[in-house]
Order: sequence, then C-alpha cells, then structure tokens
Amino acid sequence: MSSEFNSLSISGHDPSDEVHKSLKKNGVNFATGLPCGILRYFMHNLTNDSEILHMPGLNEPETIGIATGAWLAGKTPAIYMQNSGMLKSVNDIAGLMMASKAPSIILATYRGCSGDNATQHQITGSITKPTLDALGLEYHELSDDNISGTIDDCFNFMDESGFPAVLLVKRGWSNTEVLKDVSLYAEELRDELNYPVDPTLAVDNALSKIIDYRDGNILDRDRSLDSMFEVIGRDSAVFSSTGIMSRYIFENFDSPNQFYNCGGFGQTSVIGSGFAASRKDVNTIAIDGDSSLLTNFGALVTNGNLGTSNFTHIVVDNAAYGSCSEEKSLSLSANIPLVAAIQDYKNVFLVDSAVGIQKSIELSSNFNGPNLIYLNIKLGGPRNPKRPLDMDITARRFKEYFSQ
Ligand SMILES: Cc1ncc(C[n+]2csc(CCOP(=O)(O)OP(=O)(O)O)c2C)c(N)n1
Repeated sequence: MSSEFNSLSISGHDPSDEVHKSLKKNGVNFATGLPCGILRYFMHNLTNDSEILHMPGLNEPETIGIATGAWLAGKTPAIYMQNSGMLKSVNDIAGLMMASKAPSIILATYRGCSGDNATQHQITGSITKPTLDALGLEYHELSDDNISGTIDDCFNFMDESGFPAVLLVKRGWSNTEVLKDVSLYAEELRDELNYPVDPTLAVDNALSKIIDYRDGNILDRDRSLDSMFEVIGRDSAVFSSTGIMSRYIFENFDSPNQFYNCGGFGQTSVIGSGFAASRKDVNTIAIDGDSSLLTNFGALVTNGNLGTSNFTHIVVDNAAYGSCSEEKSLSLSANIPLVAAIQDYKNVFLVDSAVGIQKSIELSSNFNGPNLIYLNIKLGGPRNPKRPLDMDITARRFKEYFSQ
C-alpha cells in the first residue's frame, strides 16, 4: 500500500504521465497489480500518488479479488499485470469480476505480440486477443496517438457493460519510451535483502499471538455458521467463500451487508482485505474455507502484511473439499494459524465451539486486526442449500448498502 519500495525517481515520462492523468480523470483512486518491467512508469505514478490507495497483490488472480473488494467499497480501481498473468486470471475475471459486474481497468503488457521474440511468451501472446474476444471484453493497444480518448473509451465500455476493459501495452509502446534498466528498490532497503528476518525469532513472536479458546465441543459447518451469525452485526461487511458455505449463509441469513464469492475460488479473504483497506471505518469479516485458502495460501501474506485493523479472517477448517465430495485437503499439515501469526496477523484465535466462535468474533471486532479465527469443524451438514442470487445483484446491493 505504501510507496517506499520505489523512491527512485523515474517520473517525467510524458506519455505515461498522460495515461496517469487520464486514469485519474476517470476516477481511478485505487491500484493493485503485479509488476512487469514494461509497466514501470505506470507503476511509479500509481504508487507515488497519495490520492491513490495502492495495494499490490502476490499473484494476478489475487489482484482481481483485491480490486473487486475495492470496487465494492466504492473505489475505482486500476490493475496492472503482464498478459501471462491476465490469462492465469481468466476464471477470476469471468467468475468474480464479470459475474459481479464490478469492473476495473486492466493495464496488461502485451508480451508475445508480433516482434516480441521471448520464447516463453509466444503462445500466451498469440492467445491474448482471442481470449479477450471470447470473454467479450473491450481492449485497445496503447499508443501515443490518442491516450486520453482510448482510456475514455475503456471507461465508457466499463460503465455500459459492467465488465473490465483492457489496455494492452507493448514494449516500446510510446515513441518517447526510454527503456531504462532501472531498479525500483530503494537504496536504503537494499541492505535488508541480505539480512532476512531470523526465522526462529519470527516463530517465537508468532506463538505469543495465538489464543486458544478450544473446548472440544466441535460443531459441523451449519451449526458453526449459526453461532457466527448470532453475533455478527449488520454493520459489518461479510464476505463468504465458494461452495456450500455461501449457499447456507444465503439461505439462512441473507442480508445486504453480505457478499457471496461464488466464483473467485481462493479470493474470498483478499476481496475482504481490498474492501477493508478501502473502508477503514467498517468492521470486515471474511469467512473462508480451508481448501479455498490453500488454493491461494499467499493470501495470508497479503492480508497479514497489509495491516488492516478492521479485518477479521475466519477459516472454517473441515480438512476437506467439503462442497465437492469431501476429498481430504492438506489443511492440517499447513499449520494455518502459525503461518498467519508469522505473517503479521495481530491475534490468532483457535476455536472449535460456539463459545469460542462468539468470544473471538466479539474480541476481533475492536479494530485490533488483522485477526485470524481458526475454526476446526466436523464434516457433514446440509449439502443442497439454495444458490445465492446472481452475483451482480448481491454486489450492487452490497455496494449501495455501504455507500449510505
Ligand atoms: C477455480 C475453482 N476450482 C474448483 C472449484 C470447485 N470447488 C467449489 S467449492 C470447492 C471446495 C471448497 O472447499 P473449502 O474451501 O474447504 O470449503 P468447504 O466446501 O469444505 O466448506 C471447490 C474445489 C471452483 N469452484 N473453482
């Protein structure tokens, strides 16, 4: 979120500055993404502009989740990434961002386009435009000619369709581009690279954050969700994960302060973090599954290091892909609570019963996070609750609810 990593100045590239101005003219006030060298000028501008909240992701699908959370909080996000990463994110673009009609502009480098001979980009380059065509997304190749008009066209498409638009950026896109071989790492931080945190100290510190409220009265998924929703207030923003969990919550506790992440498997907690960072005044809870978290385990690093005090991450661990056929997951060997504590979650509660669930939710709603509530449950429970309303309906309802 901060810009300290790139205090070396590489500003003053006029066409990139014009891109930045045009993005801001269209309301961009949030940025997330993952670097590609070609994007250095854009990244420099996005990260050094105090009017833009910058929250980098650790993989491109995650940035789609983060941006969706920010959009739900009323922000206008821009995302930067390499086209290879955009292809990796196709499910998250389609099943989360497009399904929710929560658009962001995506600045994607166009590696592997004709003239780019890097072997690893040849196939991804050749399927970039066909993939965007198949998704029905508007895209433009960025050039010096009509920067502001092209970006306006992107936003018009986004307003009309609710879908993201893509600016494809080729190496040398601008006649005035100077491909400086520049490091964006600040000199004063460089030494730290050679002296990483002592791993044993990190564990000692982490252990002191773990609070054990387990009493052995273990519940299944539905009873544990029942006890959560007895204490979660309607002033909290609640994000729930893919599968039966969201269906059960929708069927029994539907409310406009809740967003059901039916499609972006693995992104529930970072959607929550993107929202929480954008709305620091709103207590934010992400209810995640163990398999969902494991598919984007780096989310613990993203969420923990973001340091969002209003964010609580509940992991409901049945050690299985419960919504599928209860196939075993590797959650119990992943040591989720310890990893979260090492990653700067502030408090980590171990719970297994209604008493522990309710006590930890109450303690975590004091803006003392990011906190993790790690809940062990039994397998079982209803398998066929109603499916939530379409995601664009719950997204709009949620956004409006929190804009009042
Ligand atoms: C990208 C993607 N891969 C796989 C699935 C299928 N899927 C739906 S729910 C689910 C498992 C969820 O397991 P977990 O997060 O542990 O929650 P549980 O169902 O156990 O409550 C999977 C694999 C999907 N929806 N999206």
